[in-house]
This record gives sequence, structure tokens and C-alpha cells, in this order.
Amino acid sequence: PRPLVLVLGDQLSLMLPSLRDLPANAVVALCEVSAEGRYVPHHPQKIALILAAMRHFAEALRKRGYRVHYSALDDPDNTQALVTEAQRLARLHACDEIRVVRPGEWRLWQAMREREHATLPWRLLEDDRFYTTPDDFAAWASGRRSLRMEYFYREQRRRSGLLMEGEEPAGGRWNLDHDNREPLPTGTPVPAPPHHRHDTTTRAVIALVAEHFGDHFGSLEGFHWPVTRRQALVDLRHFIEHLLPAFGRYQDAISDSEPFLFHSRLAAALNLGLLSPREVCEAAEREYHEGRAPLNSVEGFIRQVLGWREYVRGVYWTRMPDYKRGNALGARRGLPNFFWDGETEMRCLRRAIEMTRDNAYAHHIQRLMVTGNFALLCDVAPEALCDWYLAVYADACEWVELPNTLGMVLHADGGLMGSKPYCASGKYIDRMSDHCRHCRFDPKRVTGPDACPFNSLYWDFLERHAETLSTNPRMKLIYGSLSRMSEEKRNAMRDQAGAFLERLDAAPAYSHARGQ
Ligand code: DLZ
Ligand code: SF4
Repeated sequence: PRPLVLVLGDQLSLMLPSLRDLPANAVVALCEVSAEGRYVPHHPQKIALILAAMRHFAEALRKRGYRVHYSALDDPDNTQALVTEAQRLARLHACDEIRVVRPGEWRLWQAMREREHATLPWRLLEDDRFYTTPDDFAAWASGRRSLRMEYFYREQRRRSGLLMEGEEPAGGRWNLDHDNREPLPTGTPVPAPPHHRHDTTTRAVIALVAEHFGDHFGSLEGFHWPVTRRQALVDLRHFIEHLLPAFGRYQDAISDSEPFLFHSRLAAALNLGLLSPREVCEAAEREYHEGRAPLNSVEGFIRQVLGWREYVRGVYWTRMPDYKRGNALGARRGLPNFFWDGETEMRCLRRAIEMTRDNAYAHHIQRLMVTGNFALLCDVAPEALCDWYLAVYADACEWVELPNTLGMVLHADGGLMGSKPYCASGKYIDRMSDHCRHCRFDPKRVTGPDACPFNSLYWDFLERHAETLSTNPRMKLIYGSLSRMSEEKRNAMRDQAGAFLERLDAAPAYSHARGQ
């Protein structure tokens, strides 16, 4: 047999199962295709990151003696879609099968699986770059009524031995989240992220992306992503030495001026294959054992990688394709136009969107409690918000983006992942950030021209969805407060929110949303 091994843009690891035990005549293919850049209008930095990392990875493979065919975006013969391009290359090199590791998206997985028995057959291999496979997750989930991440995570701790003292969790507690909710005190210095020098390959890719995808939302200027394993390791070391100790405390903080705070920003490198989850978890654990980072930081970080990341991937692969159609709250609104240009007077939203435009990144709590919370309160359709998150974040692959957005942010999976929606009023944002100081709205007012829109939207959301949410035991307290409010106050809030939503709907559609 003579296989063509297709390596996708988010599979850039030398440990990839399809690269092991290859016959000497095998051809490894990497394909830059415009279809993958456009099915949602990806942020130009995200496309540049993937293409630059692919080109560097192809070089690394060649150096190790692999025979590589690299389809560049502007090759005249390029068919510009992954499946057709792999088939073209297989024929070109007289290969009799195409091997590929499970891709990160149902759409591609399905297209490849349909060709398993074709004349030129596709062979799908399991991706073992994770702590768990979809089968492991299915085995854990079977027979359980609820799929709470916390129980999955504890089992992962036991299985991996991370932060374990015998049978017990290190420090006596599984979860130290309570210590991880401090706002950032004014003037706290935040270490600057490492800057990677752009070599000729990276520079060429940035120019190529500007030419082909320059009309997409997002700036290319501040491109700072690691595009090789070596650069990714520099970022890992930077996180471990300079950010991890304070990561826990300020995990939920939001800053008007600092886009990265103490977050690792390692997700993009992890999701592309430049780093492995094991090496980052083990590096963090070491800091705890050597006394250089506190347990709340290390546990918080390991929970994200060993717990959440594996958990959402399990949810994705065991629930697709139905999962993507979930819309438990019947949300139908289109995405507000300012998600594409930041033109809003709401300071917190404006800054989250500007930071997204500049960096192809916003941290977890901006995604969940600012842009996400706003979309939840306004009944934005899951599909519209999910497409936006998938497009604009450098780390977004559908397996991780979809459950986080549709399930966690929008509660559109009916509570499979989260026991209650993460809805919050302006009070929360005011407590966790310094945005409100720079905002023309007042987070303490609920009605009137200066009132923070989050406040009336919050109560109006709870009223609109009372039938679905008020019986939820975790929402009891808040529905109690709502029912104690006077009819007059409730009417005023309803009017305030209604007028806001009307204005939102009246704004003209933004024509560049899909790069037209
Ligand atoms: C996101 C992306 C982009 C923009 N371009 C490419 C590409 O040209 N070639 C490629 O192999 N992969 C690309 N990707 C990543 C794929 O979309 C990704 O592999 C699937 O979405 C599965 O996660
Ligand atoms: Fe955001 Fe409201 Fe604060 Fe303005 S007042 S920054 S809209 S939370």
C-alpha cells in the first residue's frame, strides 16, 4: 500500500498517530485551501497563524525525512477544498488510500467517513493527543443522568495522577475556585507577552492573508502568535514563570486596558498541536510541587486543560450532529452589528470586541460574561453567536467552541453542561472590572437614560424565560427577588429593555459580516 497522509491545519504534531509506522513510500500532504478560510469569515490572524504553522511544520517534517507535498494557497492547481485536494494529490502520487486523524469538526469527519469505502478509500485514525478519546467519554457518560464536569474532572485527576496525594486531591480539595474570583487592583503590573520574530515564512504568510482575507473582521498588525513548536515552548515557559502564580487569583478579573492579564493564551498552540496537554499540565504541576506557584493557580489551570477541555470535546463528539441544532430558549435574534465593528457605547462590550479585533483573542471571562452574557440576555440565535466565536478567536476549533458557546454561554443545550445560565447584570461586570468607570452608563441604575442596559436586559430575560427557568432550583433565589419587585418597577424595566432591543433591531445590517 502507498498511503497519502493528510495532516490538517490543527494537527501539527510529530506525535500524530498517522505519522507513526509509515511505509517508506508514503506521501504526507498539507493543504492550504480557501474553503477552510471562508466557511466562516475567520479572523486574519487566525488564518495567518494556521498557515504559518503549517508551513513551518512541513519544513520540520522534511527535515526528518518525510516526503511532503505542500499545496500552497496560490498554487494554480489547488482545488481549494480539503477533500478534493487530498484526492487530487493521492492520484498525483499514485496513492491507494488516504489516511487522516479525526478532524476537529463534525462537518469534515462526516465528509471523510462517507468516503471510507470509496474506490480511493479514506482511513480515519483516532486522535490520541488528548487524555481521553470520545469512546472514553461515552463510557463515562453512559448511564449517568447528568454530565457534570466536576465529576468527570475528578475521575481525570485520579486517572492521570495529577495533583493527587494517594487517593486524595492535593491540599484536600478538588476545586479551589472560590479563591479565584478577585478583581485586579488598580495599578497591578501585568507582564508583557513574549514577542516572536517573524521569519521570511511568517512574513510571506501575513502578506498572503492580507491579500486574500484582508476583508474579514480583524486586524493583522499585532500578530504575535507562536507558529513553531519552539515558539510555543517559549510561551509555555513565559506562562509558567511569570503568569501562573497570579493566574488563579485574577482568573475572573476583567481589565479595560489589559487584554491578556495572567491568562496563558496557550489554547491556540494546544489546539493546533504545537503543545501537548500532558506537557502543559505537568509543567504547571511541577510549579506547585516546587513551591513556586500556589495550589489555587495550578489547580485552576489544570482543571481547564484536564477537565474542561477534555469534557467539552467529549460532549461534542458524543452529541453531534444534534447538538448544533440546540436552541432550548428559542432565541432568534441576529447578531448585533456592533459585534463586527465595536461601535457601541457600552464600554465593556466595546473593549471586548476591540481586543478581539486586535488580537484574535479575548479571555474566558470576557467571552462568557461580557459578549456572551449580552448575547444570552438579548436572545441571540445560537447559530449566529457560534459562527462569530468560531471565526474570531485564534484558538477556536468547533469541537471546543460549540459546547462552550451553545452550551455554556447560551444555555441552548437545555442544561446538559451547565445547571443554570450564566446570566448577570451590570453589577457583576462592575465588580469584576474597571470598565464602568469609563462608560457613559451607570451600572447602579436599572431604568432611565443613564441606566446600564445589562440591568434591565437581565430582569427582562428572567421574566421572558420564567416558564423554562423559574423551576430551576439554582434560580430560585433570583426569581424570589423578581417576584418581590413592584409591578410598577417591573413594567419600567420591561419598557426599558424593550426599547433597547428595538433600537438594536433597527440598526442596519453590517454587510461585511461574512466578508462580502
Ligand atoms: C481553520 C483553518 C484554516 C483557516 N485553513 C486551513 C487550511 O488551509 N488547511 C487546513 O488543513 N486546515 C485549515 N484550517 C483548519 C481546519 O478548518 C480544521 O482542521 C478543521 O476545522 C477541523 O478542526
Ligand atoms: Fe458595561 Fe454597563 Fe459597566 Fe457600561 S455600565 S461598562 S455597559 S456593565
